[in-house]
Amino acid sequence: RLLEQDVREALSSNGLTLAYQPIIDASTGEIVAREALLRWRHPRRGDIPPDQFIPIIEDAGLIHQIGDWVIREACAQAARWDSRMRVAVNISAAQLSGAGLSKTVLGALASSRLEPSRLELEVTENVFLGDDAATLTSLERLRALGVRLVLDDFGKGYSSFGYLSRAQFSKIKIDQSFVRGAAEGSKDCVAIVHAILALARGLGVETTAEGVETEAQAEVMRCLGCAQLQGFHFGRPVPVEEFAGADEAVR
Ligand code: G
Ligand code: G
Ligand code: MN
Ligand code: NA
Repeated sequence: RLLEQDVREALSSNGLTLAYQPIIDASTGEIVAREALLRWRHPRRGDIPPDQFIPIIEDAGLIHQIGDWVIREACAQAARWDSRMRVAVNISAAQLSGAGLSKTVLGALASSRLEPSRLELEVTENVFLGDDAATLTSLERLRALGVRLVLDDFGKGYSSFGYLSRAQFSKIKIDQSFVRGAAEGSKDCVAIVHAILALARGLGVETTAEGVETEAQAEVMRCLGCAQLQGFHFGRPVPVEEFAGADEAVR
């Protein structure tokens, strides 16, 4: 397949890059973390969204190679940031299978000298659809390294409270559909957000509202007690060059 060949080429020629999106403390407005998001500018087709090329990468058996690069690159970047700032990396179900991921993470932490607690690994509920025992073992191994596990897009898929009790998550990210709904006055969405936040509080895990695009949405999530906010209202995913200067000033 053409795209498969192209993605191999991109990997070897720095055609894949990471964009970083800020995650904001809801009460202070300060940036507490940045989420790394994979970007691919195809020489002829232009920007191809990860939703399209990640499945190709997975089918081609390249997800481990590319996923490893993402983790190493994100850790190396974050090591240069203010030491209070974390970096979040997305991990797909395919990356969790096999024992290699914890080795990669360990290696990336060692060579970047990034504090393990400054690395957040985001997984969606999808990771639990396959081999549950193997998934939990992988997550446990990662937790043991001192990194933070984050449950991404919570509420969107096959949410189960069971996942929350079995794996030790440090944070839940509330899916953007609820953020939008709550701000539009949907009583159901408000109730769901309220319940997720109460659950998180009880479990002692942090919360981030995703896809916050307007001040009205930010205000609703703040009022409901969500600790962190992320979305275009606060910043789009941008290449590191676009904020590196600002961070220097902070330090
Ligand atoms: O924000 P964006 O449109 O770039 O992301 C689309 C999807 O691709 C999201 O579900 C996101 O989690 C996923 N994604 C982005 N970057 C990575 C990555 O480096 N690794 C994995 N596994 N998924 C990613
Ligand atoms: O699945 P995950 O949450 O990792 O994916 C993040 C995706 O959400 C990326 O594609 C990112 O570009 C996108 N995103 C981030 N902020 C917003 C936002 O405010 N609105 C919308 N529609 N998408 C967003
Ligand atoms: Mn994510
Ligand atoms: Na998400």
